Amino acid sequence: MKIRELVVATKNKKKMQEIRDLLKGNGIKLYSLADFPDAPNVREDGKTFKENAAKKAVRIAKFTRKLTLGEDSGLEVKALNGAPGIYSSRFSGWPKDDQRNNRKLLRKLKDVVRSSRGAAYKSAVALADINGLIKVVEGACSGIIGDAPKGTCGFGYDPLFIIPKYKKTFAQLGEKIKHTMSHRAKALDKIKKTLIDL
Ligand code: ITT
Repeated sequence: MKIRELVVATKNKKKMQEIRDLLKGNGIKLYSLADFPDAPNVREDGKTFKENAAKKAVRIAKFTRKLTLGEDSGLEVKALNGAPGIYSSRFSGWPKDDQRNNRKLLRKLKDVVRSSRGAAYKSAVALADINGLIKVVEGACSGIIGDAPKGTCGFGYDPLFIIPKYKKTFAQLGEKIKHTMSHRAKALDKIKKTLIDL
């Protein structure tokens, strides 16, 4: 069997680990941007997750000349009209800091009652090669923003993101459960067939 190679255009180590876990067992050899230290910085200036995911995939595929997957994700909070959205990783400014982002989110939702704290994680995944974009898909996962961080697993907003079915945050539930329902798992599931057939 020919081993497929896929570059994942991310610098986020925890996101990379999730993608590794989710694509395991498909005979794909994965590289991350850590394997390409000279890769260009991709400016995430798209207006949607899909646009940014496509930009990451196309730009890095051109540079590496290999099949490349770009992922752009974030948290949309209803009471904040969809913020932080595409700005999720830099919600509280530079350098990117998950804990500071979580504190800012809690401050913004200070006067919002539990029943109005609905939110969704979104993940757009794009596939590209040297000739350009092949496909972009999206996955979503609904939850509620808690009023204090709970749990130590995952990354980003996971300590605040409560899954109603379990009444626990993703950070409390751990990767095994997260991978059965996350936005990223759903998006990767949608693109897996294309990835394997290519
Ligand atoms: P790359 O662009 O290098 O991939 P990044 O962390 O900047 O890394 P994004 O621009 O896609 O990636 O921003 C994603 C942010 O959205 C992430 O930093 C978290 O704040 C949030 N996020 C996305 N998926 C998440 C998840 O599964 N759990 C917790 N937070 C998540």
